[in-house]
Amino acid sequence: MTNHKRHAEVAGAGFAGLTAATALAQMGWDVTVHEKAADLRALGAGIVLWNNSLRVMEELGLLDDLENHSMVPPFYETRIHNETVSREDFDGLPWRSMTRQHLHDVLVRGATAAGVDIRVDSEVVSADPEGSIILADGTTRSAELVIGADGVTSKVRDSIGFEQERTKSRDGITRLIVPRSKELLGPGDWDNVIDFWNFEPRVLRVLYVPCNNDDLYIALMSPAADPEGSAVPINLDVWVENFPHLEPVLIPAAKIHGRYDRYQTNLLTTWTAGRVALIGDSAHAMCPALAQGAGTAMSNAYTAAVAATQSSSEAVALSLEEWEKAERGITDRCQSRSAYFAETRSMSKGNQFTPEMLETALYDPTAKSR
Ligand code: FAD
Ligand code: 5PR
Repeated sequence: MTNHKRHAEVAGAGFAGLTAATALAQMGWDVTVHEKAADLRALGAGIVLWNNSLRVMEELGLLDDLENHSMVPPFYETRIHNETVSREDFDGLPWRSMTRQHLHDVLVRGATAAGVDIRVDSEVVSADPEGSIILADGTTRSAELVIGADGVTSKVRDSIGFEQERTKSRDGITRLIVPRSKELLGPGDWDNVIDFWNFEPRVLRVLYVPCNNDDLYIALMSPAADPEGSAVPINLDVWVENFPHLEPVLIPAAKIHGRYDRYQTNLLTTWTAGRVALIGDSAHAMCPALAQGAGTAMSNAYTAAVAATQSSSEAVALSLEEWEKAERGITDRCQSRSAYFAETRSMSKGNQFTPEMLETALYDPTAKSR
């Protein structure tokens, strides 16, 4: 190598990989990110970020760019059979909704500005705890630090043989972006996040999340065992019959093919092996109830970058073990709370964001490094 910078290899240009890469590059590392897809795009529809990931974006200098095309809904409202059961505003706790594409674009701009080398069409097929990865074209690349941010089907994880327990929930969701159409929806608080739950005549739910002036994220939840509720493209008749007041946004939703995903949880015995750290869904995929999958991914990406930077090259493996010890509890608790909500469908009762349930949202992963 021609420079003397410390070198890191990152598998996956999702929210976890891009956050880790940007943080490392800003801290002086030479970083290469490998993305197996042919282009840099976010999968999925909309997303909610809270204080933990927003503090990371601020620390990376990306908060202004993020705020530009996102919003803070006035309330997080919950309705059962269209009757409001709660309206939560989190007492000034920072939170924000946006499209996933916007968050991804901001992170790609941040990574590029920090000098990260992002390579598309570059699949990582395996990793070695001694500090190397192998690409699909057979190339081996060595590094002081390897980050496995390659999502729920992680090859970094599976090639090393991390032990994991995987659980699928009975419910799942189809997530779509449609035009806001506020004028068509008629009078109402359409800037709120609104979680519409129906239990009669069947279990169906629409999570309504405005992302900016133009884009609305809707997530349509149904049991996996209901072939009509889980059909894609969505079955317009069924959804309009159950949510007639949402017809103006369901009509465009039915024109998009979409994808129905069952919720799933992955619990690993450990997130690290030697110089390899797993971050994000590869390490801790969770149910989305508390909207913290990306939040915990970005938070752990940042703290792992700090831990490796503060360590000597010889002690990287040890520093990653200590990082896991410090960060693991808060992520595990969030994951199990999210699984509980998904299992019991008790988000429908409203007022779910108690101080305990907001523990992860409130966390500031940047505080210790300041
Ligand atoms: P991914 O986003 O999966 O990124 C992995 C990347 O790695 C991809 O780009 C992939 O193409 C690439 N890749 C995969 N394999 C390889 C390989 N072998 N080599 C190279 N590249 C590879 N979280 C929130 O914080 N707020 C929310 O509101 C929220 N809502 C959600 C709603 C639903 C329905 C679901 C299912 C999840 C939600 N989440 C939410 C969770 C969040 O989407 C994920 O936790 C987050 O995207 C994980 O990021 P990641 O970077 O770990 O993985
Ligand atoms: N919250 C958010 C979300 O996107 C989902 C859920 C909760 C922001 C799912 O898409 O509980 O399903 C949920």
